[in-house]
Amino acid sequence: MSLNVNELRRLSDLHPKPRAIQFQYGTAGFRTVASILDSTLFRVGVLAALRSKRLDGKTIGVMVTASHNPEADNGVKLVDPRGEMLENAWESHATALANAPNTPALIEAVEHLVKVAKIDLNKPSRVVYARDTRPSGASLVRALEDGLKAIGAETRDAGVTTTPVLHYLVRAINTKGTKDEYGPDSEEGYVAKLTAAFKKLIAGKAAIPLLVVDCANGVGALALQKFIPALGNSITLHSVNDDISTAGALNNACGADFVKTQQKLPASLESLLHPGQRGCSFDGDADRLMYFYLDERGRFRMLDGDKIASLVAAFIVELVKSAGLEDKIKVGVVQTAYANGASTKYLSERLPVKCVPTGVKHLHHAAEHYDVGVYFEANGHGTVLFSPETQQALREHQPAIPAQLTALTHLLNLNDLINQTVGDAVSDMLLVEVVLAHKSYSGVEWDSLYVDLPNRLVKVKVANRNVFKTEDAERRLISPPTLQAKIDELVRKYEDGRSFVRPSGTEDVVRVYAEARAKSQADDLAFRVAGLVYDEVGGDPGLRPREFL
Ligand code: 16G
Ligand code: MG
Repeated sequence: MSLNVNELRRLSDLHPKPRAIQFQYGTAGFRTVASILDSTLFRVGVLAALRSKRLDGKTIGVMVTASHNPEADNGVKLVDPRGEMLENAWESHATALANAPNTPALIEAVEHLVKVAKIDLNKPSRVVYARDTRPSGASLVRALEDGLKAIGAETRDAGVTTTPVLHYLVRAINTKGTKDEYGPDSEEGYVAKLTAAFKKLIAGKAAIPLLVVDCANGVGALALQKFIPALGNSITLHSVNDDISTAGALNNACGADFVKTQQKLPASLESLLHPGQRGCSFDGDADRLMYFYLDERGRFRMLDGDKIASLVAAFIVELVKSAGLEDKIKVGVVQTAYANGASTKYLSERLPVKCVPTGVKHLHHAAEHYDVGVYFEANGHGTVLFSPETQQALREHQPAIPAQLTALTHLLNLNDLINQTVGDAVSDMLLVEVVLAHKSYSGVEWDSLYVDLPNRLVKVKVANRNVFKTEDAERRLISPPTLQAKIDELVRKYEDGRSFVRPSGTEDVVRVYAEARAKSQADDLAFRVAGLVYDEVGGDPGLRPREFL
């Protein structure tokens, strides 16, 4: 079988690439204003179909979402057969196809890809896709479908759902009927799997206090509507910001990204949360989770991805020990440079901790090296991975005493409760609730595991962020050449000071992170480092003041 060039040409002509725009498959796939993405979606369809052929007809996933970005943006990313992010090498193929200036150039790029990637066009091709609630999603999915059709893929439309459900589906479809079967390959099956595990894990525990859930006016609201009846009276979830029909509401002054970056409660929750009560926020595609509570004086306290990692990792370590498996199963944690220094200190005193560059794919791969790998970004994206050997060890372990059996059963149920393909706000929320129920913790006790160092994140707009190059998991700059030495000199002046600079993978900016003993110092350090960055790239001195804070 060869490429159906006529069909590819005919369909590609329906989705011309806008001129003078360069697309890049970055950490979050392609992401930009929705109105210029039509050709990119078509080409991603072509690419996904070819990737499936390359992998012998295994099902590839495509998710249409722009996560926490404004509603007018959209994006698309590919999911590999085990539910993980697209393999690195194919990111550049994606970029190449997206940037072919016209149909003839696209056909040439596709033929080139078939050759270099050794794609056997006789193989079957299977792709499952989904989108979030963005108004632009439906038409972008049509462009994607044209791309899939151009290569003749068998397709499955998973409809409007969360990013983690799509990742789950990919793994469930590809493992169906094998010894690694991940679960039923439907959204209902996913809800049933997680709910059953949750109920077993909290059986016999004290009733869980009501939890307020901010759905960012996004697709997480739909997911929650399916979970609430399935969870029955095991937990009461009060869903807010679940308006998916009002234009402009998505991610607007709510959601996990708002909570993390503003470090405050969304105004829409102010009258709902009372002192002592905890709540949580999903982001726009429900793969991130932030917790928070109001202290006795009604002050907002945030429990971010680092706090979730600390809570969960410590709990799993305890269970492994209680099950009598501590010699067989080693638990480790993966973080990024954005992890609060206090969390790294807390975790390092208890278990191995590794720091990797930003982006889920880096964390996920590093976590696979542990028997149980807990990874969370401070922004709330994360999960826990049980290695295949660990899962087998759990299934085969013969407990010596009843207490060991109890802990072992909990570990097996956690293995089912956790979506191990990618960060999943709903699954992570249920996981946190399990740990809180087992430890009889309220937000206060959880929060007191360690005290966050005050920190500040700022961004600096630069002409070309590619001149910024980093090493040591993004903690140090190697280019521009003299900047790191200047940052080091500054940082030394601050108590518990730490600061790093990295180019964003999703926006045309450079990000500056700083932390220090006092909030005013963290702000000051961030401002000064941003100033160094600004001077280095030769910005207009008139714009230099606190503008980028
Ligand atoms: C993307 C990443 C997220 C990362 C963020 C950093 C995935 C699925 N998402 O949203 O993990 O924290 O980018 O953005 O990998 P930045 O490079 O602009 O700082
Ligand atoms: Mg997201």
